[in-house]
Amino acid sequence: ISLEAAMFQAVREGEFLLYYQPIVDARTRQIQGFETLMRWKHPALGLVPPVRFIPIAESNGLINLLGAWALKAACVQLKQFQEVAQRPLYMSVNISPRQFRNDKFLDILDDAITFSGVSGDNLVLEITEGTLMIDPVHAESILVRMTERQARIAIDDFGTGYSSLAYLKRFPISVLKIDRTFIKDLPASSKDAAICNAILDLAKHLNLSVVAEGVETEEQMHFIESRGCQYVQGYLTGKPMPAHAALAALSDKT
Ligand code: G
Ligand code: G
Ligand code: MN
Ligand code: NA
Repeated sequence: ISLEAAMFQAVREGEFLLYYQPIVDARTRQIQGFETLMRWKHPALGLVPPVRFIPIAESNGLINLLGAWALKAACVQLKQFQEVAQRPLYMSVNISPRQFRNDKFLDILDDAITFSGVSGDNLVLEITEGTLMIDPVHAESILVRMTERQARIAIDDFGTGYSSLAYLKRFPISVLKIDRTFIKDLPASSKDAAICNAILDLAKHLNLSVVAEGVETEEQMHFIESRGCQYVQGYLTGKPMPAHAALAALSDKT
């Protein structure tokens, strides 16, 4: 049986689940929100990583079903996180190119917000530069309608796609996520340092928030924080974890 056939069965069997990775304030290290990261717990293969199943789901369309489920489940989970922490945490959810282009996406978003009772401004939708560039005119109208729901838009893997900076002027974007390839060799790499400094400077002048991804060491944390990066996501401050562990992390250091 192919991985693809196994995936359809897995949806029926409820084998997909969500992990949550903390996004923290770089200075205080307080958790501000989480990124939802999908996992597949296969009875025989164990935990199948998203790099193996997301591309298949993207090509056969299953991502629309999986993504709708993930968005709704993440919103429901966010509501519980907020109730436990007693503060307005947010949830950041990846939206693939195919989900973004799906005519039903805005209905799916509205349904997730209404069903869970979270407010739209506690949601961040992560898209890549590639998603925007497929059809910028269509993308602009979808983004505007997303922001009408108060959801914020983050550019994931910022700086790694084929795109022009012009879209930062044109589209209603709130957050840049610095790709971890630019963080990994900090602080030694002067090229990566220059790239991170340039992104932070650009973001400051465009009034955008920045999340540094893949921060694994105190040295990287120190570099990024001293350059004015406000938010961090990485193994240093929390790996992707199941909801019960995320709840424990919230009660730990709120
Ligand atoms: O931990 P990590 O291996 O969790 O995730 C790898 C990649 O898989 C992420 O960068 C992201 O692009 C993709 N991914 C993970 N979860 C989701 C999800 O819920 N929806 C979509 N569309 N992509 C996801
Ligand atoms: O959506 P995106 O491609 O940005 O997904 C984030 C990916 O980065 C996920 O696969 C997640 O597991 C991974 N990740 C998060 N923090 C770290 C980190 O500190 N180091 C490494 N190597 N990967 C990380
Ligand atoms: Mn992401
Ligand atoms: Na990323």
